[in-house]
Amino acid sequence: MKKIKKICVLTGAGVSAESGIATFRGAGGLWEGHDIMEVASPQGWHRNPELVLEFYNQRRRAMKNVVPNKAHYTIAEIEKNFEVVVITQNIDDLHERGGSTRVIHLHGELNKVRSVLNGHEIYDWPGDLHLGDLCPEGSQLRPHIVWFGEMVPMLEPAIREMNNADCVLIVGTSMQVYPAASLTAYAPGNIPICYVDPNPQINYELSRANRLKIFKGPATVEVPRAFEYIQSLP
Ligand code: BJW
Repeated sequence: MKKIKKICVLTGAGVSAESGIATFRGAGGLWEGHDIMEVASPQGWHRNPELVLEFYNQRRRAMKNVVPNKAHYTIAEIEKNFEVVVITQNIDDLHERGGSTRVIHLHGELNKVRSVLNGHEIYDWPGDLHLGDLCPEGSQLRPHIVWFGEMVPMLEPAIREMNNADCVLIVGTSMQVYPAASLTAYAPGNIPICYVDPNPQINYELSRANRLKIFKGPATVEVPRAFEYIQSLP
């Protein structure tokens, strides 16, 4: 067996749940009471941009009042022993604030905005965003978020990292949203995959994994245990 040097950590909303950020699906989730397509799709944006801006303004404000939890800190600490790349579906900045130095945001970042006409024009934006806030070229700015039906520009870099992984640690994701949920298929077939979640859902790609180990429980408890397990591997 190849010695583990590089770990790809794939995270979802569950890693931030114990910091007080709601997950998306299930009872009490963020999508409860919201029609997903109204607030997280290009169609919703065209229909009612004010509603979409207010939805993300509220979440941007809420993000300022939360702090990283033990799972974020443990993931950052893993860098002391291994090469680590965090591939997160989350739009919060808790991995960075927890100390992780290499973070790929697959679904965008809450504290950034971009031009509606040119997706490559991305700006830091810590405060509220309103209609009439324009980029230097004069186009409306929108949240830098990947909505349903939109391409995932950071997918290629994430796939390249997976190609070179010696181990994958998945934390707090329902593994339902593609293409993020397919990323494990790009990792070498024989490597260990650890999955931390109180309600793990084995999708098609995970069902094909040869060395899947489940850590059933909350991230703050199970990420440190998964890390110990990874360190114990030959
Ligand atoms: C804990 C815990 C604790 C709780 N500790 N854990 C039909 C089949 C297949 C695919 C499709 C389809 N129809 C459409 C698609 C494609 C679509 C898709 O996948 N839809 C599925 C819903 C079916 N995907 C897309 O549209 C993507 N783009 C795309 O495919 O482009 C291709 C394309 C091709 C050609 C032309 C055009 C395009 C884009 C997806 C964008 C997703 N965006 C969102 C919202 C934006 C961000 C935001 O507003 O915040 O990203 S959706 C939402 O889901 C968010 C998340 O990042 C993402 C994943 O959710 P996550 O993180 O897994 O959260 P939950 O709530 O689902 O799960 C939380 C987990 O935590 C649970 O397991 C809990 O148990 C656990 N948990 N407490 C640890 N304490």
